[in-house]
Amino acid sequence: MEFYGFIHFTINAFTDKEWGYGDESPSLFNPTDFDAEQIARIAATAGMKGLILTCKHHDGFCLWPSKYTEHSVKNSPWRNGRGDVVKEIAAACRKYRLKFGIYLSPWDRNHKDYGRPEYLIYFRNQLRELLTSYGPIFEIFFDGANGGDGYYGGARETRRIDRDTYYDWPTTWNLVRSLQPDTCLFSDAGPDVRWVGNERGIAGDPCWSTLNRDDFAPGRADETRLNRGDRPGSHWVPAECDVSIRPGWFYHANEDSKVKSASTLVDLYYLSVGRGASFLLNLAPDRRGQIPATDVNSLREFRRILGATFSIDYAQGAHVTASKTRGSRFSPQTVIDRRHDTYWTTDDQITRPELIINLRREQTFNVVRVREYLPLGQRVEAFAIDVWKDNEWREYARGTSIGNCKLIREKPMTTTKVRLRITQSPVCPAISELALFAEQL
Ligand code: FUL
Repeated sequence: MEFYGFIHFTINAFTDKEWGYGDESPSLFNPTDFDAEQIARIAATAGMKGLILTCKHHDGFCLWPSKYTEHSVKNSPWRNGRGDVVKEIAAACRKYRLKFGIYLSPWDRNHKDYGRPEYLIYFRNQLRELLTSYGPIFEIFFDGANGGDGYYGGARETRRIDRDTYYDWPTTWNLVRSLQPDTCLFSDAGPDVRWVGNERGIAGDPCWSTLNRDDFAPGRADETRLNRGDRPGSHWVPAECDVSIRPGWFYHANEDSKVKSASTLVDLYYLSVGRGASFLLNLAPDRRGQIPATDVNSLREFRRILGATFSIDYAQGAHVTASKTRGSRFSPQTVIDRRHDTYWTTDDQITRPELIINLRREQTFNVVRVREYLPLGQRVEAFAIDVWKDNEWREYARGTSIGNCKLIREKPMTTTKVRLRITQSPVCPAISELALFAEQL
C-alpha cells in the first residue's frame, strides 16, 4: 500500500500528555468540533490509502462505547455520551475510499486486571468488538511499548509482564484470523508486517522484506535487524515506517511550530517507500477533533511535490532492449508498460543480465524508480544504473535491495540511454518497472 496514515487521538489531546496514566476522567474527552470527514479527506488528498486509528492507547480510554468497560466515550460529555469515534472514522474512510485499520494498545494503564491472565479476556473481547462492528480492518497495529507503572483500577503501582509469554500472542492472532482473515498483523515481530526499528520513518539500506521471524517477540525488538530485515530470512514480513508529522504522536499546542515541512515529508517518502517499505505517517487531531491547519498545509504541499515529480515518466515511449530475455512474454519492454503484473526476466542460470532504455531523445532526470515483481520474491542483491555519456557508459548510481519500490535520488543527468545492470542475484531477476523522473520542487 506504500503510504497510509496513523491517527493518534484520545484524552491525551486534552491533558497535553503523550502517555496518559490511566486515571484520567472520561469527562475530559470533549472535542469541540470533531469532524471525521475532515480527517479522512485530508488523508485522502495527501495520497494516503488507509488510516489506522488509536482506538485505545496506553491510558486505556476507549474511543468506542465498549461494553466491557466504563472507561470510554460513553461516559464523556462528547455527543452526550452517545458518540463513537471509531464508527465515524470508519464511515469517513469508506466515503473517501480509504482502508481502515485499528491500533489497540496491549498495555492498559487503566484496567484493574492488567498484568494478570484475566486482562487477556478483556483485551480479546475488545478486539472481537472492533473486528465485528466496523467493517473490514486492513491492519491491526500492536504496539510493543510498556512502561510498567499505571493506575490499574486504583492500585497505582508498577506491573511488569513477561513480553515473551504474557500476551500469548498466537491465541490472539488466531482470533483475528478467524474473524478477519485478510487483516495484516503488525508488531515488532510481525507476523505479517514488522516495525522498522525506529520512529523516525527511515528504512534500512538495504531493506529486506524477509525476516527470521521466530527470533523476535512483540515488545522485544532488535532495532538494527528490524531496520534491515534478514537475508536469507524465513518469512515474508515487510517493514512499516511509522513516524509522526509532529514531534509527539498526540496533539500539543506547543508543537504547532514544529510540524514537519513538506520537504521533510518528501525526504521521508524517499527513505521509506523508496527503500521498499511502507510509510505510516501519523496525524494528530487537535482539541476540535480536526487536523490543524499547519499540518494540512504541509500535507497538501507534500502531495503537490510528489504529484509533480511522478507525473511524467521519461522512460515512456522508449525502446527497451536486454542482454538476455526468457522469451517474448518476459520482454524488456514490460518494464515501461505501467503494469505491476508483467516483468522482464531471463533464463534460470542468468543472474547478471543488463537492460537498456533507449530514449527517443535526450532527457533530464534525477530520480530512477525500479520495482521487482513481488510474487516471485525479492531477488536482486545488487545493481547499478549507468548512463550514456560522451560515447561510453558511466555509472550513475548503485544500489542493493529493490523489492516493491526502489527510488534512486541523484544529481540531475541528461542522456539518451540508461542501463540497469544486475550485479548480484542468487537467481534470475524479475523486474517489473524502470521509470525516470525529474524531481519538482
Ligand atoms: C509507541 C507508543 O508508546 C507511542 O505513544 C505511539 O503510539 C507509537 C506509535 O508507538 O510505542
